[in-house]
Amino acid sequence: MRYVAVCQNDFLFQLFQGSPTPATPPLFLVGDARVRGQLSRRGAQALSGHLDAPALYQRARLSPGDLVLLMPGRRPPEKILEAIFRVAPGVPVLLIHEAGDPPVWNGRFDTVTTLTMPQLFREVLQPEIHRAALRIKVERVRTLLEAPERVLIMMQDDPDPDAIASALALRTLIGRNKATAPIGTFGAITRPENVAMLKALEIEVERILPAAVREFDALAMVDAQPPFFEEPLHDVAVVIDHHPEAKGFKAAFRDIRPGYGATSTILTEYLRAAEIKISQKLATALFYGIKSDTLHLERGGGRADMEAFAFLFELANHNVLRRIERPELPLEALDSLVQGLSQREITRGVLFTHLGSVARPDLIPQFADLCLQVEGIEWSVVSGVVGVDLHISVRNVGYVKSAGEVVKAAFGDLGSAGGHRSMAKAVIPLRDWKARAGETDPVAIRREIVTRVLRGLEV
Ligand SMILES: [Mn+2]
Repeated sequence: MRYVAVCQNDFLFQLFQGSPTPATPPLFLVGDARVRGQLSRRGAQALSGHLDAPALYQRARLSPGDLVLLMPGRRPPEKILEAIFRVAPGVPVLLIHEAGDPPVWNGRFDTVTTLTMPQLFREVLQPEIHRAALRIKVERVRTLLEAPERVLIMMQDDPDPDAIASALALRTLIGRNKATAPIGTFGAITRPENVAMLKALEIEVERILPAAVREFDALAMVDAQPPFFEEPLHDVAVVIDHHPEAKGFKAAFRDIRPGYGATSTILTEYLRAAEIKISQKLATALFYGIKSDTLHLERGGGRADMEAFAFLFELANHNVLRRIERPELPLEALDSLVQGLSQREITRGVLFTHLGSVARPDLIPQFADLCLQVEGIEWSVVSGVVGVDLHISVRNVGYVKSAGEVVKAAFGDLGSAGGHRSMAKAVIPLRDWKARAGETDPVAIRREIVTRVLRGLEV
């Protein structure tokens, strides 16, 4: 395909200079003989003539197989288009229109695509402006965290993959390691997938006592803001987060974007703007951070999250991800499952299974997920004994009552109980169960759970 540029000046010539050269050099058709002379001297193929007369296009042997780039300047494009189509009916034309509103032809020129100048600038300039603004932010973060000897990167109390990945990314951005910039939390990492993430990616998270914060020379915070913590945190240097902006805190630098699905997306933009090489480990962490915070981009994610997601997809290690998302099943767990399933109870769309004694607490929610896939089931309630506690995991299909509320109503009087719309859990010491709910043999436990959950569903 040949490119034929129809224009008044050398703007399109400049445009072609900067871009990867098309297979055949474009032919320029210009109205002014002087412009043609300039273009020829610069090595371009060019013809000149009246832009609204067919003769020029005949001389150029314009055919419907060419692609015309038309930039008519201030002249109305109709006359030029008529001349072009007289010689090459149906040739595709890309019209670059200088005025704000594209012309309206009511279907007269079917093969013309119009791009207005403001559109063109927006598409080209906006990402560049965004990137320039990001670079300034990156510089600011680096300046603030460069000089201090030891920097603490804080996350919320039970950090999730988004927080962990963001902390790791911030540490990479400021070029530090775990000795000079440890990643810390006041709480502990409890969810099995999050524990698996730390293990698989060899990330160390330190448990920090509130009093120890003062031992650091600078404090940065990701995926959280100072008021989220019970302990007062002063002199925060950097806060990067995507939760709604909290009031009443000071920070030397803050970048809070509630429109973003994950803090990992913000940090990915920073790393890209700073042109820092993202290792496979960091890419895997950030990818998982976005994926889990946006539920596979289904919740709260936007265009920026999708872009970061697509970018990281190429760099991440998907085998490691699978290992994090689906922890290996110990062989004995199958026996617990068979045992539990053989004594399942299904009532009003709820599948109840009691596994008896299980080795690892994460097996219970895993089986609860599995049971939810059974045809016709809207709720799954899986229980098991881990050490001295009874664990109960509840899952639902999402469009029914909130699982968190049902679990609270059913077991709130016995132990810790709560959760979200579609997943919830309760952990009850067997001692308390015995004192207030009944016997602790498997049959009695299952019977009592059925009664309590069905009652909870009615509340
Ligand atoms: Mn987050």
